[in-house]
Amino acid sequence: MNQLSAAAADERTRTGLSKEALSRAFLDNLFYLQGRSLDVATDNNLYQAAAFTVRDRLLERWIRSAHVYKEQNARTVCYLSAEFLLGPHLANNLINLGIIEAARAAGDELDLDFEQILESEEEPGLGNGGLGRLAACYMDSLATTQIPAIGYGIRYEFGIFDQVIVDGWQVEKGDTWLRNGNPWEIPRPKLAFPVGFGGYSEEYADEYGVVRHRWRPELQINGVAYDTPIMGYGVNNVNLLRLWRSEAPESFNFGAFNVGDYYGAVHAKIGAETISKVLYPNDEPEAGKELRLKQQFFFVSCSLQDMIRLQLRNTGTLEHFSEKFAVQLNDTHPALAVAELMRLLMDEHLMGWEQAWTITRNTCHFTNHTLLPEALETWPVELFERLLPRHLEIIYAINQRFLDEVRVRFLNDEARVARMSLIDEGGGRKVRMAHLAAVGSRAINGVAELHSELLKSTVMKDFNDLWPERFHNVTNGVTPRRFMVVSNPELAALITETCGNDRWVSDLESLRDLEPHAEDHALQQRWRAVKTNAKRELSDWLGARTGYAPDPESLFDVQAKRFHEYKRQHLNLLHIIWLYEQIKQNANTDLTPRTFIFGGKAAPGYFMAKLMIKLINAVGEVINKDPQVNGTLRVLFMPDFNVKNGQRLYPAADLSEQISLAGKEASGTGNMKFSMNGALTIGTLDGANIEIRDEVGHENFFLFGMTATEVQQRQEAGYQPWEYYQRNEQLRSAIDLIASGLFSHGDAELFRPLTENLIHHDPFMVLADFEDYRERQQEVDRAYRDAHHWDRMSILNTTRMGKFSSDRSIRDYAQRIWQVEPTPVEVHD
Ligand code: 475
Repeated sequence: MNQLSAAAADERTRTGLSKEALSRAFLDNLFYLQGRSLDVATDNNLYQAAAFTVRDRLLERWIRSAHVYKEQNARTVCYLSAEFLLGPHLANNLINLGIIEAARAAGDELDLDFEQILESEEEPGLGNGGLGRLAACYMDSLATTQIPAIGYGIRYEFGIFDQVIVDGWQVEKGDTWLRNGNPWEIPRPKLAFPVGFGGYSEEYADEYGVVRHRWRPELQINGVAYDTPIMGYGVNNVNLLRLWRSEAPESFNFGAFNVGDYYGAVHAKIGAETISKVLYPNDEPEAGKELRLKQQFFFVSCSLQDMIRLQLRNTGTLEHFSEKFAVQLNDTHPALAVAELMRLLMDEHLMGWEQAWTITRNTCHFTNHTLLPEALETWPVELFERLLPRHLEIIYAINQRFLDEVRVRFLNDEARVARMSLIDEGGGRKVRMAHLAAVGSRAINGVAELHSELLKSTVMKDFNDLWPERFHNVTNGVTPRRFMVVSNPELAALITETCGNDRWVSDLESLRDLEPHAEDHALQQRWRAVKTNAKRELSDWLGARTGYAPDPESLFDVQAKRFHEYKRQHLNLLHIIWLYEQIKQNANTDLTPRTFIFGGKAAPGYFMAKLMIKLINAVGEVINKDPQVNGTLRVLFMPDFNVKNGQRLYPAADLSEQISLAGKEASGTGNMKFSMNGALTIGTLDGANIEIRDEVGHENFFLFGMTATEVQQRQEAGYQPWEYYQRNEQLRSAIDLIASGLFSHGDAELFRPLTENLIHHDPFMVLADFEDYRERQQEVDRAYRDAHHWDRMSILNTTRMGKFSSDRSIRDYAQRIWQVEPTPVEVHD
């Protein structure tokens, strides 16, 4: 063998994909990176060795991808998001690389517990819920559809808190996800950008006498890049997730040393590091969250400076910046990008306003994720003035030009001008971030058809009147890799076997091939067996953690999502309490045995949501212990619902609860994950439920509740929850049972805020939808008794979910919004 081919052969064993190569690399990584041999290795040592083994293989493809992308000068999507809720990497990367079986075999040969190694991974919880998880699904699909992309965000030291349940209450624990190190990321200490805060803005004349502006910040910190490779499925494309960590610049220390203020310097260092310390939970009042605005500016500024660096390195000019980059703003959290890109182009790179504005407008695109008024971001002008004086000037200048355009289009309509202004002048002046994002973006989209329509007719109506061509809908999707193949390997294997191939994993529409088999009793039986196995596993897991292991033969009815009144976990609970009363009144009540499972976190400061969690646990305590119930009903709370625990839940659900008040849930994505795994949905005509029902067939979906239009009419007519309480005996008795103190050891006060709120205010119309919900639940009860019929519906729910793959969403964005093309990456072996 000559020297070259020997080197190539050696490289193949180093980063090859065979069982032997994996096994050797694993042992090397255990020994050389951690100084451990197999006999003394801890679970974490084994996990780290496995992770490094996989990472090496990603890096090779990453370098190649970067090379191809650069050569072809492909347009790159930059997904700016304050959150990326990734979930564990190891199993997902093994699947995407196509080596999970080889890795398992290597593990078996070394006598290792493969599942235990996967279990040891601590997930990066860098997001709250839907919005952050969507960003992670989109990163997976961007790589899989071979679109060059960079995800930009914040490397929080503490992600979303861990939830423990103590005496039925949620208690928050700090999330120390970095405790054992993070083998997936590569720190880039040299790739750092300065980010300023405070100070003032000044005018000056440049050498040609042109008046320019510059910002003299009072304080500067650094953003350092931490890179995580994101591997596509079944392709060689690897994209980049670049998260920024805040640090004090080195000069801090020297400066302080010189003037002798050592402690001052240490303080400044701590202040700088605070910025990327912790993820803010949503549903918390924004007021006074100065640090949150700092976080937003921090990551936006680093990301844009990085894009500018790349463009200058490649072409030496910023003239074609918008042809090279498509920036997607994931909600308003990165909306400052509009002002910061203008500043960088004009002040730092000396471009004129018109050119800078054209570039900005052709670069940015904006996704809205919620219509709830309390979630629409605004920041006090006073805070802007103090932290970002130059950006405020730029925002004023954008606003002036924008409002002139509005005045010319809509003569004599100052009311409209005031509504559309980037500045809310009413009661303490505020910057409206959604308006900033909309004015600075080429395209604005909602995340499901209903939501996009409501966006146009309500919160963004004036903008739609002005620029209808800028509005789009891109219905959300989720990745079938993580939420089917990784989460539910048994189901994936059954589908692949029945289809005769695994094309469906990256072409979910091809699941339709399975449809003719939905009637097949043999398939139905195997389908049910897979579901029952998943339920058994979940039952064991729950049993070990809650003390109750539910019967896998019972119907698993699951509601897992953030706790919020609009999502109406209390509607579910009122139905459970009503069922309990039926059993108490008549021991012979004929009910399908059911296990109700809840999961989800409440924002630490959201009192009502936390009380809902307490009530679920309190009701569970009474029902699960009651001998009269005799196992017919079980109510369980899965603690610490996160991506990893979600993966245990989706495969085991028979029924998925998607019961938000119509018009409130922008899309929902949990609804898709459940349905893909063969759960039927009981749901309202809200968000993506509408499109899911249209796809799976109306006869395979349990629909209830008012439509968004009916909700609006009812509200306008003056909604009186009290009337429902009085009129509906079932409802009244369920609420009264809570109020009686039965679930609170006789304490009639504990849950009063909840019951009183329902009877007298009920902002999310729980009482108005209760009766219809209860009736539909009775239908569910009957339907589950006919196993063939149920299994058929379950199979059809899975096979008709093609539309809800995030690959489809990304193709929509690529074609309709970003105008980007796939850039395949070849690997020569
Ligand atoms: C919607 N999070 C879902 C999902 O599009 C939708 C808000 C403020 C600060 C931090 N996080 C947030 C959200 O607004 C959010 O998660 N929205 C959700 O986005 C993806 O499917 O209906 O509620």
